[in-house]
Amino acid sequence: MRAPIRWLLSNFSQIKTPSMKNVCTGDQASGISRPRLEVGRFLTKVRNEGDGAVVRRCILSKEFKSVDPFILFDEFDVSAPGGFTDHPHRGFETVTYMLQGALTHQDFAGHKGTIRTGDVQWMTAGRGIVHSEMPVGEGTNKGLQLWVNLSSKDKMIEPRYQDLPKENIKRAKKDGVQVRVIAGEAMGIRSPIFTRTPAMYVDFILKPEANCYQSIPESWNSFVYVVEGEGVFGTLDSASTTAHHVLVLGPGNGVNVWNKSSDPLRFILIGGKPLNEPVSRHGFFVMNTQAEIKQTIEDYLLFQNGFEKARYWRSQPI
Ligand code: FJE
Ligand code: FE
Repeated sequence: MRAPIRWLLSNFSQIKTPSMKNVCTGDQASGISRPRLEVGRFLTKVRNEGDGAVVRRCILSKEFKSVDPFILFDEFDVSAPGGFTDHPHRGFETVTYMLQGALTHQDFAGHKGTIRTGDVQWMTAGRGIVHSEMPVGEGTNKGLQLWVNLSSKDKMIEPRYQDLPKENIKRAKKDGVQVRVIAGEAMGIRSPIFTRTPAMYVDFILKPEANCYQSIPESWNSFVYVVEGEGVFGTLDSASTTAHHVLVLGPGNGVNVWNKSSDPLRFILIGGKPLNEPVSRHGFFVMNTQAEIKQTIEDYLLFQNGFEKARYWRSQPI
């Protein structure tokens, strides 16, 4: 039996504003007027996923329910012969950002490609994708994968890919702060990515002693993931945060960040407009109701409503 089918069947039952010298957005020079503060902190834990892959699960853990509209955020580390073998998705988007190494994806519609360090693949699964995501060659392959939920009206749209190779990711550098804008806008530059669910995704690197602030629309939910180093988020006297921690941010119109350490700080800031819809998730499928999940499992098993091409397709060995 195809592995995900076995899984599907076995599991289905159920402040103050500090003064700042560096500024990294086009906001008023005084900084963020209502700075977001941390409302939750979580050190991600290593767990096994896929076929010999290791992930640090960031949201959708027991400690943090998902941060609407985000369903999951993983830092993954895969080496051959492990990987994420053939599996389906429906109802959301996956955003894969490579930090090191390379990952080859193949889907049941013949879409195939390799993303390498610094590249992004923004995949809208919509009504259905079946694909594999496998490491290339020897060595370490690390990256981040975010799942962005789609609203009920968009869950069954045609699948779509937006490839954003490293050279097309806009960057800006100023006063010891470097940003790569994967989605949304920072330091006056805008990403070309179309976010069907409005969202921002920004990779920041702050040199020692640097600080910055970034505006985030007031009505959005947001979180930070520290990739490397140590940072202070919120106000100058907030507790510092080290690598592999997620910080969920509370209400406000932006975030202030300081690197008080003697090493570079790298973090990802993710924000999105909440959908405020019921979420029913079963493994690789994210729908609004249990009945839709049941229908999705049926569609996948019976190769219908978007899963037609799954009948004869198998990924090729890398
Ligand atoms: C999944 C098992 C999985 N995090 N990060 C169960 F393997 C997966 C899955 C991934 C995944 C893939 C990449 Cl490339 C990066 C990931 C989980 O494919 F989603 C479930 N539910
Ligand atoms: Fe996948």
